[in-house]
Amino acid sequence: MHHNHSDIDMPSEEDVTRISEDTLAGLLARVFARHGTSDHVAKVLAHNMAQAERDGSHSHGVFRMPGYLSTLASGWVDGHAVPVVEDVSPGVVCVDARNGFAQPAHVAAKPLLLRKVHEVGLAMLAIRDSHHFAALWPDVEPYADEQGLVALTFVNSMACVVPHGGRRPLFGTNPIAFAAPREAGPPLVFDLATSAMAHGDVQIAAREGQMLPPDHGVDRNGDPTCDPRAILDGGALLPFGGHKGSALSMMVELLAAALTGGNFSFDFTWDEHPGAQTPRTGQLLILIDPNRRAGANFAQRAEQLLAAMHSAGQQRVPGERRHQLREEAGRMGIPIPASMLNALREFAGE
Ligand code: NDP
Ligand code: PYC
Repeated sequence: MHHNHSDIDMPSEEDVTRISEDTLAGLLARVFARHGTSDHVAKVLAHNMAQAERDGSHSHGVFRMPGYLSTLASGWVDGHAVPVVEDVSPGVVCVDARNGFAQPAHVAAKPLLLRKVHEVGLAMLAIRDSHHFAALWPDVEPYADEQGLVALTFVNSMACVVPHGGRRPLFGTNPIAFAAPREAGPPLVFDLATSAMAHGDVQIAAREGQMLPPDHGVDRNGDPTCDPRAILDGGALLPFGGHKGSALSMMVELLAAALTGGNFSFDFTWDEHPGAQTPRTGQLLILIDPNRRAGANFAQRAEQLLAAMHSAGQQRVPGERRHQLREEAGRMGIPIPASMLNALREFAGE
């Protein structure tokens, strides 16, 4: 008997085990492969999830495994899909993910995309018919870190955000992630949902019995609520920052769906696939080589900006918290609640 997918719980007080990133990624890959993905897809998703857990991206780390498994079991996503990469023009790569996950589609296109950005100075990757159920920063950070590139990505998700002034959910939580190289340190990276809160964090708050701040969501009648369960039970989220976040969310729908050929967040329904949770949409990635510049050295300018931010009093820079947790995990291992580790081992049949 398989462990029930909804059984993973995150009790706040319990024994925590620390395990290495490789050990965690290996375990996660065995779970994915046992539940309906190819070995390659399993490795790609496991690496992605282990990185998120390592960096403290808890709403998109091992917490997501039950959602992946119930989705695979529902037949909604193809865990064996082989993406089709299209070389469209000197700066454009398109990928048909063929109803598979976005990350393996990205992996398949990466060598061609890198060739293009190094040749042209600018390259765009448009992924369609893909499922993105993860954090976005792993999709951009390596380009800045390993290649000295500026990277920007957009993903739309599922209709659960009411556009500004509207009455019904329409947009997804529609995250944007950005990475830029620096001269003397890890890249500057941000990764943020354009909703007041990521859907994953609403689920975590509901599970932990915590109320949300005001202006995050509405209940099934469209009335403001701070109760995460009311948001999940027929209610909806609001964009962050009122009309401004709503405009960014609209942009994400246009770039990640209209431009790629993927679904809008409101274009699909899980009705015929009970248990499905992954959005079947699209993703856009833009790479810029800052060495083809008009101005001064980009990485130096980034350093200058960061110093100015610090001297203006900004203590915490986006990405810094993750990099600190990553360093700690490298020394001591990734902390995982014992019950979670046991559940993952059961999922793997071990
Ligand atoms: P957060 O609001 O937690 O963080 C957004 C960004 O702001 C991060 O880069 C974070 O850096 C930075 N940040 C947070 N607090 C501060 C602070 N006090 N000072 C300076 N910088 C700060 O992210 P969200 O809740 O919006 O999103 C969480 C995750 O959910 C993301 O990884 C996102 O990709 C994912 N997501 C995925 C979706 C999908 O469709 N696949 C949909 C929606 C969300 P740091 O990382 O260092 O904390
Ligand atoms: O947390 O909003 C979210 C989310 C949607 C899809 C994957 N994560």
